[in-house]
Amino acid sequence: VSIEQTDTGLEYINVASEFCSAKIFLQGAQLTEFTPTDKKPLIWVSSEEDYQEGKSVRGGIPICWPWFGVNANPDWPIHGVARTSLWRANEVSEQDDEIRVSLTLPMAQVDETYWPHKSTLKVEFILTTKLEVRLTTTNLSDQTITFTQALHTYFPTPAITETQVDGLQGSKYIEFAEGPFEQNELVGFARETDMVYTQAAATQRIITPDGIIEVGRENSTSCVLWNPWIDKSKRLSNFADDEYHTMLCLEAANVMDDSAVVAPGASHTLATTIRWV
Ligand code: TA6
Repeated sequence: VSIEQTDTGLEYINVASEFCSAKIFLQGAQLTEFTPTDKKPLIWVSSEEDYQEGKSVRGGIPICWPWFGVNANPDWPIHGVARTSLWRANEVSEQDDEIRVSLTLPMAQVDETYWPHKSTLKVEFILTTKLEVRLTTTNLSDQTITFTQALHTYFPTPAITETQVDGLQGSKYIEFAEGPFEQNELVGFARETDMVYTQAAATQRIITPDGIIEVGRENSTSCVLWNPWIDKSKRLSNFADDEYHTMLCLEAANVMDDSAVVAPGASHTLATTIRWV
């Protein structure tokens, strides 16, 4: 494990072990690579990503916090401020077949306009041949704090039209501010998809021509499924027009009415676990 730097000056933790290779940027505590040894990458990053300071990497696992999506104040950044803030690496350990990388977001880095609470935010990556990301919010103030959040994970597929998501059947979703709609079948992709599922099962399986990726979600009452498709791809930064064929996002989240709530002195951990089946 080492600290490296891109030619644009962004620092990242580089993991090259017998189990896996991984990259975690100090900006946004954003993991941008996770490849179990002798397996295909489990995480997607755009071919047009240029690693600029102050800009979330298009891919990996952007951490959306302390809000998901557009804020009530439309001038505030989409998906919150954690993913563009500079986190601090506070622990990197290797034990048996696990590598643990833990980062903390110093709240002094967060403009009090956006987040006027005393709280700490920590993310821990547990890497073996599966990846577990635990985003833990601890409330040090004397108030109950609520927020929305998502681990906005980008997954690879060789062909989005030959990809399906299993494990959302039986739940309901909102899409483009309409719904809720029942989800009765496996989910396929043939148009822009931006579904927010509530009360979804804790595990989904992404069935791709390259294999099945299992995604576990913990303390997550919402699950977001996204593919920008043709038109939105043209409007996205750091995203090639035809790249929608090669990716999808399946996000462990607490969004819409399912905000996360932390009582004074307590903590809330949103987690996602990702592995090839
Ligand atoms: O999670 C889906 C979504 O909310 C989409 O609506 C789209 O905006 C996507 O996130 C990416 O957002 P970003 O700000 O990273 O371009």
